[in-house]
Amino acid sequence: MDYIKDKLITKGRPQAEIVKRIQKEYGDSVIQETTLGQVFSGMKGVVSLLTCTSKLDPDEGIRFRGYSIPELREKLPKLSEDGEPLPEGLFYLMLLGELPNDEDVKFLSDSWAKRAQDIPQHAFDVINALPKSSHPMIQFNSAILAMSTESHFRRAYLAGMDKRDYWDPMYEGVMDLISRLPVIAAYIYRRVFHDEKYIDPDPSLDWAGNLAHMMGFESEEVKRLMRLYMVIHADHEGGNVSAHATHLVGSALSNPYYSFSAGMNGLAGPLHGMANQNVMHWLQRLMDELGTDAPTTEQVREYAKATLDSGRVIPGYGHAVLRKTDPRFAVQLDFANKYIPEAPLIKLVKKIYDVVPDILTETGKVKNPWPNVDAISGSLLSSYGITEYPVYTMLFGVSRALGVLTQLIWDRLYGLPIERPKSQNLEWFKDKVGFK
Ligand code: CMX
Repeated sequence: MDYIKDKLITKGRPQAEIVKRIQKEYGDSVIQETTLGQVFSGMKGVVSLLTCTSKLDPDEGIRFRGYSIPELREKLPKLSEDGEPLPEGLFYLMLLGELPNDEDVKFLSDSWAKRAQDIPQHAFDVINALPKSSHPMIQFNSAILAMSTESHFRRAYLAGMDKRDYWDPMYEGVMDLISRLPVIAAYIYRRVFHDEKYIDPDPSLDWAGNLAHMMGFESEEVKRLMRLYMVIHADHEGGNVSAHATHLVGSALSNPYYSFSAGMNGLAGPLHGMANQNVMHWLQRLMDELGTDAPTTEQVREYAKATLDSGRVIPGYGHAVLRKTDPRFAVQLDFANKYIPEAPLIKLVKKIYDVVPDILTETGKVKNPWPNVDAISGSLLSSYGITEYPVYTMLFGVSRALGVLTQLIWDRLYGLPIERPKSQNLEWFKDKVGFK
């Protein structure tokens, strides 16, 4: 019996009623004015989405259902005292809005391990049909789309489902999809980088620990890192590209596989999730050009300036919302300082942190000169032996599923309609502001 599902509908129904009522009774209330600048800068700050899983404060960073990352590290269940929180616990928190206990987390670990057993063979065939040289995100997303043949939602919709029940097959599909992503990701990793020497899942392991295991990493240290990585990348409010794309496509009642695939296409962009891979290329080029992994401050400054002068961005720095150092960067730095302070890549990350914010500030246009999550995540993975940069965004994607797919269930619980903002041509904007 899935008691989580029972809890979800018990909490969800009253919320859905509020959504319906607030819209009916307060639908004409003005909540915000929008400037042309906001529209032309990518709708920054335009409140237009209803999201319950997490909230991003420009100065403080992300909170998941009210809990900051340091609080989650303290309060979510772990496997051992010095371990990192289990992503299963974060999923539970985002889904139900309450902290889980050890049994809740165990229930999810077991349930996901069970659901992961039924991946259709054609998902692997689709991966195998692609060249190994194709980016892991291409292989990952192709497999996600291929698995949509299994969609509970699609079947139930065709059978003629009551719209109040949409959340139910959405929940089932989301649970299947989340459970299967680590198997798919590890398969792609072993296919491309380890001569197709695949490793079977171990159903006794937790979701993130199993991912490390299937990738070929058996040490508790890597499993601990993987748990941290999966927790901190899970969600970042509703308006970021991967979350918004998943939500938008889901609003057409596309099944969770189609919806999540849309989000993953967005995550693969260099200004979003692919930045973690690009940071590594940027660091690698720096080390290659200078012939050292310990450059001087002046050398880093020159290298960063040359990047800007050639019209490129410094990957891993800046953010559309954040205006301080990303707490997801800070927690990884904290982790690295605790366990691997002498790792050359970590020392390099710290040197760059000392130098780059000032250089970005000097440009006079970068709104946030501070590092984001991607400035360190690849260096951390690499220092622990996961040295293949192209898989970093895929690992980000496995984690991101937790947040965006939880929100997708809530979208259907809330009964949200198809999304359809208004667009206008340039003439309209010129007229509107009296452009001369
Ligand atoms: N290096 C150089 N220039 C930067 C910059 C950076 N790291 N960050 C911002 N800028 C520039 C912008 O390109 C923009 O330049 P133009 O006016 O010439 O177009 C100007 O500064 C203003 O941009 P902004 O308002 O500060 O930032 P945006 O909200 O437009 O963009 C982001 C945010 C993250 C795309 C941008 O900071 C960036 O490109 N960073 C590098 C890529 C990166 O790390 N992305 C990962 C983000 C986290 C994630 O999603 O994973």
